[in-house]
Amino acid sequence: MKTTSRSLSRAALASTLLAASLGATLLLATSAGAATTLGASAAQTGRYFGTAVSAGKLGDSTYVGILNREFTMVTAENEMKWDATEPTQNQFTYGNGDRILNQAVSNGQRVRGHALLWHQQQPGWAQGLSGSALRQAAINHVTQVATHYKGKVYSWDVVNEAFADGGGGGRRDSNLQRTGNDWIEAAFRAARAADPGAKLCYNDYNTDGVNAKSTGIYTMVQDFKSRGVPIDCVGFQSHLSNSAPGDYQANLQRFADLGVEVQITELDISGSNQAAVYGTVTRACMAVARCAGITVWGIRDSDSWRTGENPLLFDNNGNKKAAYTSVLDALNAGGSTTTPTTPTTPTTPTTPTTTTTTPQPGGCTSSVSLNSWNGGFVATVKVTAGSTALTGWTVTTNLPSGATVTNGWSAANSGTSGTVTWTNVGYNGSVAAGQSTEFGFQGTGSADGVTSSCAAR
Ligand code: 9MR
Repeated sequence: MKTTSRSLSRAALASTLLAASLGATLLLATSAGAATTLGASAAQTGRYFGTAVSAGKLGDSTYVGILNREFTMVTAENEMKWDATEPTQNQFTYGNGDRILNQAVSNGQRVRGHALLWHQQQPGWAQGLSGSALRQAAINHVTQVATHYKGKVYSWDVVNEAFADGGGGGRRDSNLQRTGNDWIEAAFRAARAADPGAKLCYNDYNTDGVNAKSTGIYTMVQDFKSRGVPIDCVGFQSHLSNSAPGDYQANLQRFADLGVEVQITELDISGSNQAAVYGTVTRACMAVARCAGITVWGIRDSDSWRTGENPLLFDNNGNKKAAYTSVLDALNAGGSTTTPTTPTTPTTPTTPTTTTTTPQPGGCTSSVSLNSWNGGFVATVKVTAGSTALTGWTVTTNLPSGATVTNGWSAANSGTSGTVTWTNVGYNGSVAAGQSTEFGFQGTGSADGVTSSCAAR
């Protein structure tokens, strides 16, 4: 009995110790999962967290310090617009746009191109054109600028703010609109031809809930999708005042259900409910599988175009505000990784499967690791340089029928099902001989049996 009781108490002690050590492990794992920057938190669910950047502030060390610590996506606030890039017809100036892009790339950030065509910030010469001369100039602008940044931007706001405010849901009158209602699709086709790797977005404001304007855009996207006009994403600027529409998430979701990525592109929020509303908006994005990320329109309150409204996440001195914590907590709470339209009950994840391509001398190889569940998967693709360094690469994945890509990171894709090509983004095209880089994507359906091949470019 004595022996038994001693052995029981030993067992009890052992299990107490085990529980204690498990508890400690669990605690460690929990805190390791709670990332401490916006970019790292968003990355936990494959999303980005971005900001608008102004070239004139790149010498400000507080500004750059926050930029490089917190953000994984960058939008040029003004430097890639028409007046900045083509001040004289057919003479292109990329100095400040390139500065922003290069500073982003050298810090491992990606770039949203903003904006190819817009009724505002047109150079004077374009404002003076009309009809076919303007149409031609506009398409040339799209082609030239998208070609200059080919392979370097994650997405382009191809057309910005082309819909009218008010209850009509129609197009805004502008010199571009007067060249013909098809100007938007012509711009998207030109952008696709110039840079097949960039996601092409339509971007607008006051479209953050279900209303006449957002429905007008919804109808356009639906029409583009049905006719094969290339469009990949819709940007919701989300310049908000103290509240978000109650149907904010539902609005994002209805666009996502059309098969486009949704992005929150210029978020800033004024008012006393600021912190809470930032949380609401962030949770809405996290709940929509095709919401790829959030961009705030500036870093510190003093950087905002909304002078005196203090609508951003950092105060004038660069300190984190309550709104920052609200966003970080919402990002760390996690979010949707599959589309709500497919079964989301995960089964036991399958053992990761890996397929590797045959090495090509001087080229590259790729391998795909798959983590699958019932109705969805995440694929991680490793790109390895051969005996010579790569300066760019393209991976072709062949997905089995029924598999559809819903979201990708660190590569630009063309197509979402069947044969999908993935092109490096600005910061991961260069791979030293024998070294590797990774990109990934998630999707619905089953990707079992996916194959891949890699080519240098
Ligand atoms: O923040 C930009 C500001 O510096 C410019 O003066 C202004 C010019 O129109 O554009 C601001 O950014 C706008 C963005 O490009 C498109 N959506 C609305 C933004 C705020 O006006």
